[in-house]
Amino acid sequence: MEPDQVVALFIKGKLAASKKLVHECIDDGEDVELILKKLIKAMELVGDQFAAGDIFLPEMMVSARCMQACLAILKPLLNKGQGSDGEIVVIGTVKGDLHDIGKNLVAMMFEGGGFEVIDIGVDVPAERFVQAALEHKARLVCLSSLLTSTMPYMRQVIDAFKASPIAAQVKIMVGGAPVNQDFASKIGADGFTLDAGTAVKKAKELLQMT
Ligand code: B1M
Repeated sequence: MEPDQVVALFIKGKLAASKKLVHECIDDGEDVELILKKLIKAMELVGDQFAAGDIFLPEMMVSARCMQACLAILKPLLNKGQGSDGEIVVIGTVKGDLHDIGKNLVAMMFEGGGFEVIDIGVDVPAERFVQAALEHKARLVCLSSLLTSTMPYMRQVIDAFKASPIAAQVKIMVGGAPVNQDFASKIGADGFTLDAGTAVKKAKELLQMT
């Protein structure tokens, strides 16, 4: 499977064919993490085509649907067999932002890593993050943002935690395509990870579980 081949299926919304391709790769013994990497690369290429004006919103939407169906196939195979640590993580995409594929992938990795995941969805206001962390007694909160216009809202979420009674108990991690370590440090996040694969490791370091 090559990312270009996936892109061709995704932008035409070929759901069944996309799923079939992933199943075939699994049956052929291809490494699951490699399949995942290629799917993520394909979505990046979809984004590039959108930015270049070669495809439009409907193609991005059907691509997202195909990607989600492919991830559902990989989910039971990722991070299989790691022990449960019983830690709770609250995760959501910040207010104004509807992108959730990356967030869902991070959530999937946390589940695989033994965390209990409280996924509070997309377009989440700061107070909802605080409320969920309080309600579930979470020690970790993860914020996702895919838009440069919604990145600054992450600071508002962090500030809301700082002003809350649980400020000292909660660690906040941020991520998403436009986010980097420099930005994360500037807004006062406790941690940043580039991708879903390293999120669990970083979380365990922050929570001193390693
Ligand atoms: Co949107 N979109 N989109 N989009 N979209 C981008 C982000 C964009 C870069 C495309 C482009 O122009 N090249 C661009 C943003 C440009 C910018 O901000 N400067 C863009 C735009 C402009 C828009 C709209 C404004 C378009 C419009 O309406 N005109 C609109 C905004 C809607 C809104 O949110 N308010 C919009 C809408 C959409 C769809 C709804 C069609 C769809 C999303 C569907 C969905 O998510 N359910 C969509 C898609 C699919 C994309 C692209 C093509 C793919 C995103 C994706 O799923 N990638 C994207 C292009 C791109 O990113 N290059 C694009 C795969 C995913 C696995 O990667 O999400 O990066 P990612 O997650 C990674 C890491 O970032 C990290 O781990 C993940 C896995 O390794 N990570 C975390 C993510 N969250 C984390 C949290 C953590 C840690 C790590 O916590 C600790």
